[in-house]
Amino acid sequence: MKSRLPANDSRHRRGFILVAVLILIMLASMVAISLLFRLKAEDTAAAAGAGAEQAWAAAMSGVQEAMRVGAAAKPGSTDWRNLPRAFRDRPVCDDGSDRWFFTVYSPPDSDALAELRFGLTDEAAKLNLNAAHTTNFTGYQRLTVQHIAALRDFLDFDDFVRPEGAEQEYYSALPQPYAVRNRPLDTLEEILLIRGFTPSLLYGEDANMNWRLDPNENDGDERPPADNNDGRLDLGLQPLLTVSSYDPNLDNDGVPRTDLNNSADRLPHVELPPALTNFTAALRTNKFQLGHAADLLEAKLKIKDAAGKEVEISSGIGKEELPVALDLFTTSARERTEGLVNINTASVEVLASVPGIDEPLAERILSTRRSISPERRTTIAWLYQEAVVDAALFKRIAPFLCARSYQYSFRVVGFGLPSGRFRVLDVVIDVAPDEPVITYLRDLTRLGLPFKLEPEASPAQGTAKSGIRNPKSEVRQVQMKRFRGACLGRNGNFRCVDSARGVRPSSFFLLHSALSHDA
Ligand SMILES: [Ca+2]
Ligand SMILES: [Ca+2]
Ligand SMILES: [Ca+2]
Ligand SMILES: [Ca+2]
Repeated sequence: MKSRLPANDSRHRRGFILVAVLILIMLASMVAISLLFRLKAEDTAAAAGAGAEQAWAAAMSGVQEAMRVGAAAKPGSTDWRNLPRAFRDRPVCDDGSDRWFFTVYSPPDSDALAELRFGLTDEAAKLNLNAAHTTNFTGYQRLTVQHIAALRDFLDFDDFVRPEGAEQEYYSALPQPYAVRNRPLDTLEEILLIRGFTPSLLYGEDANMNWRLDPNENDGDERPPADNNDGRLDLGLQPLLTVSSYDPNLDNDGVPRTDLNNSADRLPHVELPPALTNFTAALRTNKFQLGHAADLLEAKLKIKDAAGKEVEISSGIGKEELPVALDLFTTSARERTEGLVNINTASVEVLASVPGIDEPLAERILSTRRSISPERRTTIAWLYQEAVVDAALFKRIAPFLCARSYQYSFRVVGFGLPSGRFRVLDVVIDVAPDEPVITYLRDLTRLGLPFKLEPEASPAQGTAKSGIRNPKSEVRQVQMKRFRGACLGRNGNFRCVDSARGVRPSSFFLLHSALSHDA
């Protein structure tokens, strides 16, 4: 029996199919649109992430440049303290949407508080808290007797509480107790763990750590931080203290020095005054030990000659020979000396805290060093040559002093224009090893931009595009290596690098190789 659908029914069914197809098309379109949105969002997120990473890579290029300049610095030179052509608005690459730059900067000199320096800061220009001889904070008026006692107790190896000091008992009684260090500090910020040391003592009025006087840092108590509203930015203890400085026991050519106290150590293969050769031989035969190479200055020695008669011999080291003697000789087998203060870079405050140096002498050192050439400043001999001190005082203060820099601190901002993305890093490098290392790295991006981003047009455009094959992929490569790298996380944003090993910067060479070295 044949059944026939009524015409009405057939139309109904066709209508139904049409609606179903329309709904399907609509659903498919919605899926497609949502996918598109999602892709777009992912793209935006990726672009933002890539921007932050690019900024990081640009900043690391600045670190690399600081290492190059620091490692190339000659003893006695101080050009690196302010070198805008190497450190200001240096172009790194152009990725098609942004041009990337870095700027390396340091706090201004105390007599020029308005502006930043585009250069490095010598860690040997500060007092090293970890150096055994750093016990004298006479120049640091903001430190009380209690501060100094607590500081020494925190660092010394014993648990004996000195008068006005604080050992474990004090730190155990805190709401959040922690262990007293009883050994050297790894980073300067650890000073904040010591009783009485507050952020305002360490950072002064510079609450956002940009080394510039912001409105809220010069309005008294109106807005935090508290400040004295005197139109000058107090930077606290930070510019005066370090835990990083050391001087390798090498001469200015990088050759290990001859140890006068070690008979097995041969005299250097250079022409020495005959008197010095005799003097050294006499020292060694008679087993005389010197405390420092400076003890050779105008030195005399009474010995018995072959006939048993007492004779006086002279070292032959006077004013003119002193620089060579200081450069070539040592009295210690140690590979490095911690915390020597650089007389070519240290401030009056720091110099006046070196044992044997008072404020008037520190002022004389500063005024004299301005008038002599970098060639004259390659060793500390100029203090005696320029009659800043006499021979006796020179010998007394020489063991605490040096005339060169190996560890540098600075901040670097990596940034892209026109997007304005940026990263700010706080860095300490050590250029004493054959391959310079980063010994401290901290991301300060969250504290904001240190200054307006407006590179001068001329240097940026000339070199930004030259010599870069594929900037984007190079930056990515740097980033990937960074995550494999050895920056150890500590306290959230706090990136501290093991100062004993440091981080080899080879991972950043790729990006850096794109820089032009016309500077
Ligand atoms: Ca202790
Ligand atoms: Ca500030
Ligand atoms: Ca204020
Ligand atoms: Ca002030």
